[in-house]
Amino acid sequence: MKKLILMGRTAAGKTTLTQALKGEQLHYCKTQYINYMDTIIDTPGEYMQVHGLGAALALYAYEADIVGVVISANEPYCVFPPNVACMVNREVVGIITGVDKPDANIPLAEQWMANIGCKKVFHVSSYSGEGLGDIIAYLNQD
Ligand SMILES: Nc1nc2c(ncn2[C@@H]2O[C@H](COP(=O)(O)OP(=O)(O)OP(=O)(O)O)[C@@H](O)[C@H]2O)c(=O)[nH]1
Ligand SMILES: [Mg+2]
Repeated sequence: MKKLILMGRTAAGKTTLTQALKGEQLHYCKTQYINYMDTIIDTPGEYMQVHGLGAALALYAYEADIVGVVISANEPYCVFPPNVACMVNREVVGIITGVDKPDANIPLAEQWMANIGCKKVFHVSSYSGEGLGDIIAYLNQD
């Protein structure tokens, strides 16, 4: 299985997605540090949002095979700059979380993913389980 690192703003749904992908019971747990030992590397949203910490994410990307850019379907703005995918020499995929949310705006999130440079984009709900199998199948591909 390929190793996936998740990046995105606070409350984008990275930890909940990690729990759902691992088949764990969903429970809120604020991410305080980068855990790079697991197959899925979860990161704190502050690393994406605080300018001085962004470089750490670029470095940690080298610990993974695939970088997952996580954007919740109801986010009001995008924290990723355009074309940022070229900052890492790993494949960058988009993961739109919370597609079950009543105020989800999936076309807007898709537009942000395209601006970032994500060619492959997954649509998931960690609550309903929608799309989780697609990510797992992708990580299991040769
Ligand atoms: N409806 C819905 N809510 C979700 C989903 N995923 C996450 N949430 C909720 O969004 C909130 C934040 O989720 P987290 O997974 O903790 O967010 P995070 O990206 O890990 O945030 P940081 O650890 O602060 O970086 C929680 O209350 C989750 O229950 C989803 O697929 N659907
Ligand atoms: Mg978290």
